[in-house]
Amino acid sequence: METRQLYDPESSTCSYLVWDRESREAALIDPVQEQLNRDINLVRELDLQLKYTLETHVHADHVTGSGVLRKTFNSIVMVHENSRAKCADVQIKGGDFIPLGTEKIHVLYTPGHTDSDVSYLIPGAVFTGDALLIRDCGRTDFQSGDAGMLYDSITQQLFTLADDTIVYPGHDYGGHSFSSIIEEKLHNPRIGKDTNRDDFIRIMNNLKLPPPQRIHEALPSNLRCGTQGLDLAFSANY
Ligand SMILES: N[C@@H](CCC(=O)N[C@@H](CS)C(=O)NCC(=O)O)C(=O)O
Ligand SMILES: [Fe+2]
Repeated sequence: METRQLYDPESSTCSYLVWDRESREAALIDPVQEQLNRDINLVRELDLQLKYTLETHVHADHVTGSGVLRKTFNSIVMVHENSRAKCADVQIKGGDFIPLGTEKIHVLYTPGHTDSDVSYLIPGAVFTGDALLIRDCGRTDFQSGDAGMLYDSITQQLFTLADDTIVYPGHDYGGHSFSSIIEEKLHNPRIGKDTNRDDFIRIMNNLKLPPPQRIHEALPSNLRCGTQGLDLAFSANY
């Protein structure tokens, strides 16, 4: 499977275009509304058939492009069932798999940042959303987040993948792009070899981060696949 990492500097979000080389069937993980022009052009330039948009969770910091992409490409919107996002075409859960040509994307339920977080596993790589970031991890102080649950998701699901599995994060705030399971096991300061579950919970419960600036806009909009308040004629521009 081919993978292209894409970046939105405003929200520090990483989106990923994943496709099967032979069939040209593609999935776009965590599309950002402000990057729709870029993403739609790229799908067309690479001669791909966008079959799915896959959310790793309901985002609190940016608005998804999934609704406009569905209008443009007839793609299927997938979000975890806990999201209660009525706009989604398929409510996924851990253990599901998503066919892409002759390949499969496996769904791992990795809650803790929110209760709707999934990671997407393909051969040799995992898209971890905001569960596991590079030398970092998602905060756990809203959207039913739970530090103990995040510790369990990372240690029992992600850290049991092969050491050389590439980790593609949902955000990067530190100038990284990707790493590997072994790198995060060895060097992640929050959940690497030097911290146990209690340390992790203590660290996460004392971050005292300000809320994401766009949270009040992003949450309701993402439950509508990013089309709330959008003139849907907007998508005719593409
Ligand atoms: N300054 C950013 C913060 C965004 C934020 O809180 N991001 C979440 C992911 S949705 C997070 O877990 N951040 C981890 C961190 O900042 O350590 C904003 O206002 O949007
Ligand atoms: Fe997030």
